[in-house]
Amino acid sequence: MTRNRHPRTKRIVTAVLGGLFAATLITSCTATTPGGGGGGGESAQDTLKKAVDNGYLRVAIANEPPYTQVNSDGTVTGAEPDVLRAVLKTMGIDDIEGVTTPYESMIPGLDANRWDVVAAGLFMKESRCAAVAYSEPVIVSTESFGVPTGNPNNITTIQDVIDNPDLKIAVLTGGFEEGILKTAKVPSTQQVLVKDARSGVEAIGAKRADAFLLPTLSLKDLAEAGGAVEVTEPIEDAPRTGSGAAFRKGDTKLLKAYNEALADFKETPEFGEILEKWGFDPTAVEGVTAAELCKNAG
Ligand code: 6CS
Repeated sequence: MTRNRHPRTKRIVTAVLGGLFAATLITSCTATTPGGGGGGGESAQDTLKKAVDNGYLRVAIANEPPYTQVNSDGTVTGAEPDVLRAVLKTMGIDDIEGVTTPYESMIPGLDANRWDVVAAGLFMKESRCAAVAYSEPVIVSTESFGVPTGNPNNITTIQDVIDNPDLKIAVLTGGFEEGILKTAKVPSTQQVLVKDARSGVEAIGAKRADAFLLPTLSLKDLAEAGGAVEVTEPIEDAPRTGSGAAFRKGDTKLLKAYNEALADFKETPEFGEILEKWGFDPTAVEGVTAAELCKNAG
């Protein structure tokens, strides 16, 4: 896999890596699909220094607007990468290089040094907070159900799912929402596991699921893009979803520097401008801490 390190140069190189992944490698500020990735775990102090020396940090994303988005030219954007990029610039790290991957692979890939940070709206909860070092939160958002027009089963809460064992709910494999159902003791027989957001919408259309549990803004983006789903109001009995950058546990120097720079960035108008551009309420995160969000069960 060849990688062009020249920032701002966008060159698309397609490579097949390891026989398992077809990777479209597009240079910095852009997205690739994971392939071989870096070497073994690097020492904690190297990641920050490496990022400053190299001028970029490798970031795992999911390509689920408005949290993360890969544009047609390969550039990486979305609320989380845009905040990450802006904060890193204040730290002397000019660019990010996005790697698209499913949510369930984000933490294993971080530990395997296939990327250096996750900025995808990977919502904080106990098990994840035990596995990675989250920055303070950037986004606090809500969950909704994507349902057929008219919401024929009147699904508006997690309790509705618990109360009707005939209901089938699509959730992303390894996603936060699968954890919500598991914590609520919704049996796996009621869960339809899908690999990505588009598949969740397709499950509704094919009547394989009665609802698709996903963040409110992601569902609205899918509906606006033509997905045949109606989006319910935010689910009142779903946990509060909050996310920020997720680093390796050992990257304490990088985490400390990032949190300091993030705190300063949150005081600038640019922070609110980025979140509002993507439809998020920047005031929702005010006063909310990672410690609080890490109390989310699961
Ligand atoms: O944190 C997660 O796992 C969830 N986050 C987003 C932004 N979308 C769905 C995913 O399951």
